[in-house]
Amino acid sequence: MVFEKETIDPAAQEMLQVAEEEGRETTWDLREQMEPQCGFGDTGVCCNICLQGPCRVNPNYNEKGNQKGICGARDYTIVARNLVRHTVGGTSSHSGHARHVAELFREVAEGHVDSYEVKDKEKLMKVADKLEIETEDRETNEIAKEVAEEAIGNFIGFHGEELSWLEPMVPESRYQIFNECNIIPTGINDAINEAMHRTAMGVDSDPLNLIFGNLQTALADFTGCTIGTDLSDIIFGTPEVVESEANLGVLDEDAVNVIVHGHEPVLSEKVVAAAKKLEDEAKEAGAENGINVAGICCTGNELLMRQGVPLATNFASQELAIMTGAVDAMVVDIQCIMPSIQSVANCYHTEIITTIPFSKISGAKHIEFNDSTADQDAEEIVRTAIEAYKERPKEINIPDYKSKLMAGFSFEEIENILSQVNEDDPLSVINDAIDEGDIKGICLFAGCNNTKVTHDKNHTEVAKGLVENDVLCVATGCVANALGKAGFMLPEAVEEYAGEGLKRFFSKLNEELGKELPLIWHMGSCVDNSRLIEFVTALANHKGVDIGEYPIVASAPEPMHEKAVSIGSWCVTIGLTTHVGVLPQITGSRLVTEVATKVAKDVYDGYFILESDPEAAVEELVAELDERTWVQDMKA
Ligand code: CUV
Repeated sequence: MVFEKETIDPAAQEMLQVAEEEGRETTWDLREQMEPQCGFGDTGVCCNICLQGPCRVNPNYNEKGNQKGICGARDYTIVARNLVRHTVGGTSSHSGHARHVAELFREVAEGHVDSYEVKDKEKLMKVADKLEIETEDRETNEIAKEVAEEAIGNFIGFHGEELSWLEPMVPESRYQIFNECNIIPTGINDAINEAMHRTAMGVDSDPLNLIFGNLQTALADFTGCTIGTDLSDIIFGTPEVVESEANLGVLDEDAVNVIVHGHEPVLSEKVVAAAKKLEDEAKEAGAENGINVAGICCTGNELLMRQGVPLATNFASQELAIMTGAVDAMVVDIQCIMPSIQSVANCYHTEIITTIPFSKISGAKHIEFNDSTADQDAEEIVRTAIEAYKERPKEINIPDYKSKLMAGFSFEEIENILSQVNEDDPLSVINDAIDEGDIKGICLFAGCNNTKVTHDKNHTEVAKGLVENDVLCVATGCVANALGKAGFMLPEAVEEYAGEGLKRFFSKLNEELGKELPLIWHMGSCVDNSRLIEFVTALANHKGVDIGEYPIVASAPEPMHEKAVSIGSWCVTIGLTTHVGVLPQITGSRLVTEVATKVAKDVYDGYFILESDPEAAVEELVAELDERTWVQDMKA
């Protein structure tokens, strides 16, 4: 097969062939031109924090070369500082997204915008209860206002007090560990500020202190993710199981194709609504099938989870969607949007539409999106797509590949499913299956694509290995997209890939339910990794153990974004041993690497497994689950 070094996705392979024939440059070409990448940067020992730099130190003490930066900073300081700054980037991304949702929610609660509403009152009550906000005999909007204030307060801080959204999300024993390590943030913004400050020239140079600072920032990130998920559910609805499709074959030759790409549901939900409304205008323009909306990256996941909107593709193959020639507009908001999409779009009729004032691409059309004029803005965007469609050349190349998939596994939906099996004690369905040995534990798949490895290959191979070993898997982000494209999010996949125990688990469950569940459960976007923590906290509390003692692991087989660094950091802090399939830029410091991969276990139970070989990663993840179960059995 051609292009098998680049990708295992057959649709992407076909499109890379088209790209080659048409002489188009893709991210894979750019990667090749970038080789060899700088070894100092790659291992984290390049310091650019002050204007005396760049300083590049040689981490290998036995060899010649500078072992200190001009200020005297050693490898461990430089690596730890760079790590913290990655986490800061991730945290400000997630929390920027969440803050927008929180501000919209406050506007809704105060009655200032009418294009959004409180859609899911039950979730509002649940969140209010979690925050110990009084709900009895109170008007919905009164409760909503208080929840909104609390949300904003978690960003701007409560005058030095601990933020309130974190504690109810984890078992008491875990919060105690955070407390003992002194890493509970006083506010999301505080944490970002302090992390930037402590990593400035001449502030924190103690690698261990820096690492604790990293974890504190990561907990702020986790809190932001949780706020993003909770408030999005309240405004747009908590996901329930839906069926849809994934891969470039979802593009429709006879429709106006609008791709929504980026992260926030605030804009994309409105684009979906506008597309429905303007269906006739599209038909008048000659598009027999009206308007087809499809998603890329986490915007795609948000819309899939709540509306069943199909996924066009994931991160690495975003340019290839445009090269089909069938995309009339690609609407983007924030994060994971390659600047290269504009250069690709220049060769086609595709309109790239940016929507957020601080996230523009030169050459792209900018249609500013405002919460107060959301409906009109979305209509303008969709009309721009219809206009572009009229200019679409005849020749298009839509690869004939797509897979059906099921999604919508919010924690609430999982609870609902389990309570159909055991009404009085829903969580026992999972915990008993673990005790009986049908399942070995749970793995959360999270994260991106990274051109350092073959697109989607690590994702599918680690997943295959784990389900074969009876691990119940859930997924978010671009790995969820990859596993959806590859057919893992279907009931048929159980027969094809699951080990005997996992098969037994599903057949018992399906029998009780009278319907069939997919092998791997799609939990949503990156911020929705918080859903898994809610799930595992409930399971651990039910079992009467801490998360660190519960058989749970995480895997990011192809991480790319700074957000993946922050998610990985909080996963470990919360007690999940976490596999990373692309080496993070920390290996230049033996000390930092040992803390991440070994010492972390003593403090947090979770630690990092840095392993680029999928088979070896599976072995280590399964061994970790076995060890946790074994320790539990010994105690019992
Ligand atoms: Ni937020 S962060 S490439 S879209 S998962 Fe996809 Fe997910 Fe990584 Fe980006």
